Amino acid sequence: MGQAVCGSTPYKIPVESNIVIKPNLDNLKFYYHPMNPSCQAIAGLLKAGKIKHEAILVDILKGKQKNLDIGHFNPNASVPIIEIENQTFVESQAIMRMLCNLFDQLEHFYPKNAFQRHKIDSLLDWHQTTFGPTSKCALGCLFNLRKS
Ligand SMILES: N[C@@H](CCC(=O)N[C@@H](CS)C(=O)NCC(=O)O)C(=O)O
Repeated sequence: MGQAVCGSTPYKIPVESNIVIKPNLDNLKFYYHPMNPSCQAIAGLLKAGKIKHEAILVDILKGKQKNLDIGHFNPNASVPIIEIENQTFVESQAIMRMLCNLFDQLEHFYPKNAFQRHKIDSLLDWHQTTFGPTSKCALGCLFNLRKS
């Protein structure tokens, strides 16, 4: 897998890969932490679709996400991660879209109709670009205030 650095950020994006196009979906692993909203969203989707998976708790409070023995693509050393046939998939919203594309029973959560899909995408985008960063910032301020 080749990698490119995106702008000045350390986020590495794959520029080529040998992705298995039709993997066996019976061995899906979900690396998560229960307190993380991105993980909770994926857990809810897996539950709604009754999707068989192995859930692996990663103790982010002890920094375990930095030393995961998965040896694959995890550029930001964070959870959630989905692993299918030794391939890892990161970023919760991309993961949720992928799951909806993979499993028929989840299709209605991410409709094919462009107008209906826009309703979902607009909420996901708002969460990722506005709500998420703002709440992280607010929590950061709160913890710093408590420390001082
Ligand atoms: N944009 C990511 C955010 C994931 C995220 O915030 N992960 C946190 C969980 S609290 C994490 O693993 N943090 C560990 C770290 O940054 O070292 C997504 O939506 O998947």
